[in-house]
Order: sequence, then structure tokens, then C-alpha cells
Amino acid sequence: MPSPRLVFAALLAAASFVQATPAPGDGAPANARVHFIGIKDGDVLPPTVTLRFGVEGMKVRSAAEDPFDRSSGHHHLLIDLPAVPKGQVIPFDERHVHYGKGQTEATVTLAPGPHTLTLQFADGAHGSYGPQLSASVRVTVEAAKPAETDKKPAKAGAK
Ligand SMILES: [Cu+2]
Repeated sequence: MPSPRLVFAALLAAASFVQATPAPGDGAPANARVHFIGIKDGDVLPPTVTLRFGVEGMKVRSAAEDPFDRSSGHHHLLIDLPAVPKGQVIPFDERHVHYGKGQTEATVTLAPGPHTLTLQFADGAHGSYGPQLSASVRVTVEAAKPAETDKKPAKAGAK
């Protein structure tokens, strides 16, 4: 059985959760997590790879569907960047890729070499849920193989 102090803390947390005006990224469930599916630290990836995004304790929804919902959000891929602090709006640029349609996988092309890929979950207003709802993997992207180049048509317009 939980101690009275723990119960009190939980009640306090619940009360503030209900009363507080939601700020961007606030109020993610304490047990919510994200993770890459099928890749881990040290993996070697081809230049073009399909990444799959997992989340526990939250629902995936399209951006702007409900900016203040605290039980859902969408994924972002941060390329060679750390997690975005809680409450900060995630920038829109080539190193902060938003999956605002609620995608749970994406095919990306990365430059050869070592990369840190960070999955970051954010609310419908793109407010980051912070490091708690981020996950990073360090991977190495291999150079395109000559065999792959050979498969492409030799000339533009060739059938
Ligand atoms: Cu976003």
C-alpha cells in the first residue's frame, strides 16, 4: 500500500493538473515514453531508411486537432540535436522534422557518417513534452553502395 505521503503528493499533482492552464508541452502522463522501433545505439543504417516511432502512454494525433490535449501529440525527428526542452515550440527546419499528420513511420535520407537521431513527442501546438518524451539513438549511416547506383537508369528518360 502506498504511504500517506505518496497519496498526498499524487492528489496534489492531480489537483494542479486539473486547475492549471495548460502551457505548451505540460502535463504529459508520468509514465509516457517514446522509442524508435527496431534500431538501437551502434546500428549501421543505409542512407535511406524507414524509421518507426513508438509511444506508450500517449495517443498519436494530427497536429492542431486539439492543441491543449495532454494525452496525445505527434512525433518529431531531430537530427543531430538533443531533446527540445519541455514547453518550447519545436522549430520547423530540416533538422526538426514534424510528423504532424500523426505518422508513426517515415522514410528519411541521411548523410553518411555518425548521427544522433532523437525522437521527440510534442503536443498539437508543437510544444515539446521535453526529454521525458524523447529518445535518442547513435547510429552510423553508411555510404551509398555502388550497386545501388548501378540500379538507377543510366540516362534520364530511359525506360
Ligand atoms: Cu510538430
